[in-house]
Amino acid sequence: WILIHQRLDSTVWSPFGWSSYRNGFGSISTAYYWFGLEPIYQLVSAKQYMLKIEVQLTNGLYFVDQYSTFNLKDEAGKYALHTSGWTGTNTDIFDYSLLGCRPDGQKFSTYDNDNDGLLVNCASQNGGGWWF
Ligand SMILES: [Ca+2]
Repeated sequence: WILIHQRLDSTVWSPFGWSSYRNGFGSISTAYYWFGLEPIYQLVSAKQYMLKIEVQLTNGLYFVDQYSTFNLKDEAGKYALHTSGWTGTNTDIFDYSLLGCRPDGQKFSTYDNDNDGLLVNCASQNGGGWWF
């Protein structure tokens, strides 16, 4: 496995814009870490990868979600996300997100690069970049 994202607390990454999310920030020894959209894209476009998401809640509950297919479009395609082949311990974590939108198929958005399908800027409203 290659660690592409880590979040150990509820820090909001509102200062991080498109170039930060594209290039990556933090490190695996810190509470927040983002490998970078472009490095992830380079990986998944060269070889087939699976995506595994592990979530541990403060009450000790632990969930795993795994996708047999994981792809991103290139930067011109705003790193749109594609996952399929879910298996996991609870329900598909990508079935519901903020506003009930499914991240699969969405373009990536940051406060300074709004690619979500809504009139509002979801990244600004929610603090941080994501496939809104
Ligand atoms: Ca928008």
